[in-house]
Amino acid sequence: MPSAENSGIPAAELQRFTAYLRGCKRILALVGAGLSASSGLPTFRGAGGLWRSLDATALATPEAFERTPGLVWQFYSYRRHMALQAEPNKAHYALAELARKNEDFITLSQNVDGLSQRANHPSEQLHLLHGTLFDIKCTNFYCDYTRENEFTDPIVPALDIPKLDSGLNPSAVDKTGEEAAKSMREALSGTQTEIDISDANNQIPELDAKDLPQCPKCNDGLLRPGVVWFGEALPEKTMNTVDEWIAAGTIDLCLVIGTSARIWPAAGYIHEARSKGARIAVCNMDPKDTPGELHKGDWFFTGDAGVIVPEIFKSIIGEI
Ligand code: BV8
Ligand code: ZN
Repeated sequence: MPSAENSGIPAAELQRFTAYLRGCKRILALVGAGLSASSGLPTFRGAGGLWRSLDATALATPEAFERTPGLVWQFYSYRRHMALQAEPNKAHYALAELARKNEDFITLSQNVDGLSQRANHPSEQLHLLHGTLFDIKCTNFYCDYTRENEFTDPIVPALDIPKLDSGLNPSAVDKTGEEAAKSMREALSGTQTEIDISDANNQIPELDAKDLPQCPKCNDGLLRPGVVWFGEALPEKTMNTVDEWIAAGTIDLCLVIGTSARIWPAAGYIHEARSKGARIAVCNMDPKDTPGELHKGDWFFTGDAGVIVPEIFKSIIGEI
């Protein structure tokens, strides 16, 4: 079957999508970790979801921070460090360009890596559902201290992860980020073999709370990453803005890019878009990762977002 250039997209599918996209006004995109995979950042699932053999989702909770703030801060400091070493890929730039071409296009990002922002995605059309690694805030209930766009790496000397090659290798073949994660783990643990799962902590140094980021305002609270942890509510202002946009009319197209669509309530926006008339276009490396069953007239583009997304938008945004 003829395919469009090297994207591997069947030409007929691309033609059908392009014709539809041309007539679309209101478009919603839900993006996830797979969008940043070809920038070398590991996804949450599978090997990418492990950090020094610890399950990323087990570390992304208020309870984990309460119990072991030093460990959780090292996890986030490592991810901040990796995200700062990474570069936005063509999919980040293509989404930003589509937003500039169509003010009725909004992107809901589950990602906290800051890459869409660094691709100059118009900020009023980019909604960060899970916050960002580069905001930090006080954990003292009575203190409202927040610091945005904090790019100092590391934030405090105690979090200076071993000076090592970031292990980022936006590889030409591995587009799920799992190879990158494996080489990062090996670089971090200094072993060239697989992580020794039995040694769960893998010599992660114990840090004293007094050496962790402290609040300069109340001097009575640890600072924490400005991300939404499991069990925490998504930012109310963001959800209200998105809800108002959804309520404002029918939706022509819902793009689901690089996400397993398993995290709620983020995944719920796909179903809301569907209920407002949207057709769904999925871009995922894994053909099994569909957000519920697809209807006739939807699309599933299998492959790396960094290749697929610029290709399917080309008729509107030109060459990225
Ligand atoms: C809440 C920040 C309530 C931290 C993250 C129903 C309704 C509401 C809640 C729930 C519910 N059911 C369950 C819950 C609880 C929970 C939840 O969803 N649990 C899951 C495990 C079922 N939800 C919550 O806790 C949420 N809070 O509901 O609070 C509440 C209400 C009021 C008051 C108090 C409380 C909060 C969830 C937010 C958690 N925080 N991130 C951090 O990052 O450390 S989520 C985290 O997971 C990241 O944001 C990440 O984006 C996300 C993982 O999802 P993906 O992005 O999809 O990444 P993943 O690795 O899974 O998949 C990658 C995909 O890309 C794959 O499909 C892969 O095939 C594909 N891919 C790989 N490479 C490529 C590619 N695709 C294209 N190209 C490639 N190259
Ligand atoms: Zn404070």
